[in-house]
Amino acid sequence: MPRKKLKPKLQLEYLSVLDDKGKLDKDLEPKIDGKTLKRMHRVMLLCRRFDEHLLKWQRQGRVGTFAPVKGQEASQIGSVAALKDEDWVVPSFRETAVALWRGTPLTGLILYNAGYNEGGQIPENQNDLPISIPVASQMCQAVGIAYAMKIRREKKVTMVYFGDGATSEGDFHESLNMAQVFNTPTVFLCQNNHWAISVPREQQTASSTLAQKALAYGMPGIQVDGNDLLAVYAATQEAVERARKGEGPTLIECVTYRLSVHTTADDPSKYRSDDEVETWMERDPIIRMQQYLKDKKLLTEKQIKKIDEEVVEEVNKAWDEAAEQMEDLGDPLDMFDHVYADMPPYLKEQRDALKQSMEVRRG
Ligand SMILES: Cc1ncc(C[n+]2csc(CCOP(=O)(O)OP(=O)(O)O)c2C)c(N)n1
Ligand SMILES: [Mg+2]
Repeated sequence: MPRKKLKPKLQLEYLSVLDDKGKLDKDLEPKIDGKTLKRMHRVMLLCRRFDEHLLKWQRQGRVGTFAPVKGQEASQIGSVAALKDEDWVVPSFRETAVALWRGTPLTGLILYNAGYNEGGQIPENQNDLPISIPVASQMCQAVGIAYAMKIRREKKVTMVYFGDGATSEGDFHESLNMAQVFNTPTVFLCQNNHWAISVPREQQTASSTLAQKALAYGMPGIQVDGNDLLAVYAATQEAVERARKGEGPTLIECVTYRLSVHTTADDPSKYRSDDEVETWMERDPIIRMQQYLKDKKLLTEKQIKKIDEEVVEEVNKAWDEAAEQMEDLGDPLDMFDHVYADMPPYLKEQRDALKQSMEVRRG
């Protein structure tokens, strides 16, 4: 009887193209035209400024709880930019940059965060699912969509977003398993931002990487510097191409960091140090991208400043538009809709009571 080392069929890779200061490794530079690079930078900056404004509006009581993106812009834009318009995007709850890239209007995002259902409407012909709050549940739906595309022989790739915390859910494992066995065109995009609310990455799993979990399912996996837009793009581009050619799914682990709160209902000072946050601030994906664009002579410091002013203006304008729309939207009775086909009697009672008290208040 032999006792021998088994060689895994698949190997794990790590990819980084820009260093922490934004200096390029020329041999690894993906081909992206100047116009697209500038758009990527603009949407990253727009998302950062939108995030900051949303946080301020939330503190003023003008919008509800939301999950900021700050620090994860490269993981989101680097990946979504590798898709075609007709491909499918299945987000979790932190993918604002992805939504902006795909064409979701700022006004819609504001309305949604202010509690108006109407804001959550996905624009016509945009193959995106609404945000998903139950951790990892969207992964099963994504594999289902990808499988459907395969059966229909439509060459559309499905990209699904999830966090490090999601990798501990059964849905993650079931999804990877089924995707590989059925050879579906799925790209699994994990943003390892080091925290699942207050649970650190080390307590999430004893594996040394999240990417290696792919290998157990016979799937290619790659770990990339998630604060390096070029590395994320290069890895995703390969995965998307493979999926489109019918060669199956890939797991991409973007190593990144959540620089802000988990959601506006969270106080991270209770569980992590300022030093840790500062260390990651130095690897800010936007600053690294700006250095690259300046080195490439695509943008100057002055132009960057101007873009920054323009995106802030865009955010403020969107607020004014959304505020105007809010005046005509929002019947509180809506909260009783869309949950049950047949409303249970206790809810009907509550609905009637609310309706009556609203009528009394209106006089
Ligand atoms: C099934 C389920 N369990 C628990 C929660 C509460 N919850 C919301 S976000 C979150 C952590 C998710 O962490 P991760 O997957 O790393 O994503 P991140 O928030 O860091 O982007 C938890 C536990 C939930 N929404 N769904
Ligand atoms: Mg996380």
